[in-house]
Amino acid sequence: MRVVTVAAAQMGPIQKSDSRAAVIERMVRLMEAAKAAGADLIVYPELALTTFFPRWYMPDWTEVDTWFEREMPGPNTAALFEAARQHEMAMYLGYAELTTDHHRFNTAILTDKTASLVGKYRKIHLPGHVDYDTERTHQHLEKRYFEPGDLGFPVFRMLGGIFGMAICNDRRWPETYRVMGLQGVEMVVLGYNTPSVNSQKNAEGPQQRYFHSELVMQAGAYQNSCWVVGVAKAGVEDGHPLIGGSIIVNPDGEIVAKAATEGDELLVHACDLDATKFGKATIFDFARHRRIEHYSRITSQTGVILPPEA
Ligand code: ING
Repeated sequence: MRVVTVAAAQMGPIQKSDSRAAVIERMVRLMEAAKAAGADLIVYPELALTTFFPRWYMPDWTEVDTWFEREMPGPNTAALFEAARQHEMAMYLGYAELTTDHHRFNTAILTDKTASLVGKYRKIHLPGHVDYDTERTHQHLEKRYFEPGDLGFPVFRMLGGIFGMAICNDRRWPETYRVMGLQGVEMVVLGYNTPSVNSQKNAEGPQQRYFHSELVMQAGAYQNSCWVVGVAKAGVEDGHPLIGGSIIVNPDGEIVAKAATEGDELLVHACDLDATKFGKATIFDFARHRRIEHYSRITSQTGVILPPEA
């Protein structure tokens, strides 16, 4: 048994007017509850420090950059890192990263029990659009405010296991999990901010959004025999609803914990990393079963190439 007790720290809404300090205070309270529940690792949502600002069209880049962090840890997050040190709590934290050479990424980091940086991931699958889209009921400007990640899908050894990260839309793409699966990942941790309604198809409401969110994380876990922890920022932010539905999925693709609310809520589960071994040694023993000579389209083609007309 190699048990890592994970706390999925779902967060409720963050309004545009909420200060970083107020958000950090909520996050520290969740960490204290995680500690009391015996957690080793706490997983926060995507862009956990601010409202989901890509819903707003901002022509002024000075305003855009008020949503980004220039240092991590920095003045805005020192209290959170201090709490992590004090509670010996490893952490996944999603935030908007502005680099010193002026690149902007939707980023997540893993820190260990001494609150030291273990690894960084920058979101690769950016949904949405670049310019203001009059056709949409709400904007989703991640392609405007962030560059695609440039760090690949790395995995990191920590807490006695092999951990990987993803962010939100990444969870909908099988390549995300498989690239980490091919590195032996035992737990994928990810945060998300998922609007409750499809901005282009009103008929797609919360029920289908919850279904798809669970479907893709269960599939990713099962097909790579790994744990998947998905943590929402949820609730209504300045009138815009986000789904909750944070879950912890075991290597058989079964949901072992699920959030009941759309507010700040902690899910805690003792995850045995050895539970990944059977699947990796049998049905998903990649070395024995994969036939890569037939997979070339996956990396040689970006879009669809249709068969010739009959
Ligand atoms: N949000 C959404 C997500 O992938 C989305 C955007 C929702 C895209 C549903 C497609 C379908 O969960 C982020 N932040 O990626």
